[in-house]
Amino acid sequence: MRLTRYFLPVLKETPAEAQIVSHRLMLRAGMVRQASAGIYSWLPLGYKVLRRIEEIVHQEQQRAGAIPVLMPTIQSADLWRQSGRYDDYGPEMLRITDRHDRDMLYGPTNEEQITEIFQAYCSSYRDVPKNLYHIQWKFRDEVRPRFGVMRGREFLMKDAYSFDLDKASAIHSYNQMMVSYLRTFGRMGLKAVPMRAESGPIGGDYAHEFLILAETGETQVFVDSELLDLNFQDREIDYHDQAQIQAICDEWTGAYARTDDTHDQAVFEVEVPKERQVTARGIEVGHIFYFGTKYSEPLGAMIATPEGERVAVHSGSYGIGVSRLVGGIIEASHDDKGIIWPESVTPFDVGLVNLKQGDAETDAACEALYGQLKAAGLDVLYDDRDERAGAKFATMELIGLPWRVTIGPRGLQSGTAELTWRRTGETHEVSPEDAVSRLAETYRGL
Ligand code: P5A
Repeated sequence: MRLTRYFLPVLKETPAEAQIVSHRLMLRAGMVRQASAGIYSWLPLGYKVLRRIEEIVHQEQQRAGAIPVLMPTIQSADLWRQSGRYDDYGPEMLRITDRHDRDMLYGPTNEEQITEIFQAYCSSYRDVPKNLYHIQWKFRDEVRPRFGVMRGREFLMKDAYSFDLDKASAIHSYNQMMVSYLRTFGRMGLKAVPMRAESGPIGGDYAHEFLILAETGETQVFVDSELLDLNFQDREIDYHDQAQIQAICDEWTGAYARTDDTHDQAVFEVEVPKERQVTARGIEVGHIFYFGTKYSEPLGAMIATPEGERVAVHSGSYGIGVSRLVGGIIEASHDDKGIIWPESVTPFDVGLVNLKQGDAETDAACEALYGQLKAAGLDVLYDDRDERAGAKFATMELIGLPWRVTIGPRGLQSGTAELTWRRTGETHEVSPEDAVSRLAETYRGL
């Protein structure tokens, strides 16, 4: 993409209304535009990142056995009356009346709707286990929408729902989602840790939040310092191997604890010596729940056991804040110049900077490299504006592309370009061919 043809409305000024760094950077980098309180339009650069995050979530959900569907955003109030949540949910629910005076709502979550679908088609132990998920917009009329997309009113969520014959098998489904979350967040360059949590309006008695550790997090937490280095990458996972899945969950859930609000003390799932407890702050990017028969009973989702008995199906629901993750990743990965995207979610793989736009030789070299990078399968943002070098670098640094290739008359004399790594500023002089092959190698398999 040529920058002169793109739509990248970067701001020079720091917007006054933005309180946290990710919100400031998203506005400055032209990623989103507020439409009204807590409601945002996704501009091209932001939308690209959102789509990449969605794609990773899709892949990891399906790898774990979840099946994609798409349910509507607008739901009928009657379903929610059956579960009893229409009244319970309170003012956070956006209630709508249609022209026939029927009560509708903009879904804040989909437990009722998916349970209705399940009960319509499934009636036997042979129909389970099943896990259905979608990535769909939600609306919650938050009292204080703030921090940009981190706490929006309209936001994009991945929500999965599992159906099992009994509690033991439902916990396996729950554990599968926990492991898939570790993989999902790991692929985005995040360290997200599961922590025992309250179940709130979703219900049930077993829940974990996934928190990414960042200074601006809303939740204060304690972490077992010994386990901070626990790493998940490069592990072969067999989602059907119940023992392996359980073992991974046990390993991870022991390490983190929330602050006890009343005593300001750590409550770990397992004993952790005081000297190993360090405090940190966390941003909730996922939340998983086991709630048994809370929705299946009132909505009549019954299945026959092998013995012919009819029982209510055991369920859980599993959320990821897809749009929140865009802000969360920035919170976890930025410097004073701007965003630093992990390669897995970056809006463009590489930025190409022409230091002397209008100079025939430099332009020709840039055009040639632009073509080669694209031919190697890379997504390139070519800054072909007639601007000073400083301004071009500042834009690249602000929008956070992991790699930059710079071409100018001086380098061209010796046949080189500069390849710069955004994270450290480390620069290498390489031939254009080397730049292409190094970048292609870096992005292979991502
Ligand atoms: C789980 C899936 C649920 O709603 N029902 C379906 C369950 N859980 S949750 O914790 O309430 O939300 C799941 C994740 O959505 C993100 N999230 C938000 N993101 C942006 N703005 C908001 N106002 C907002 N509210 C929730 C969080 O990441 C949360 O973990």
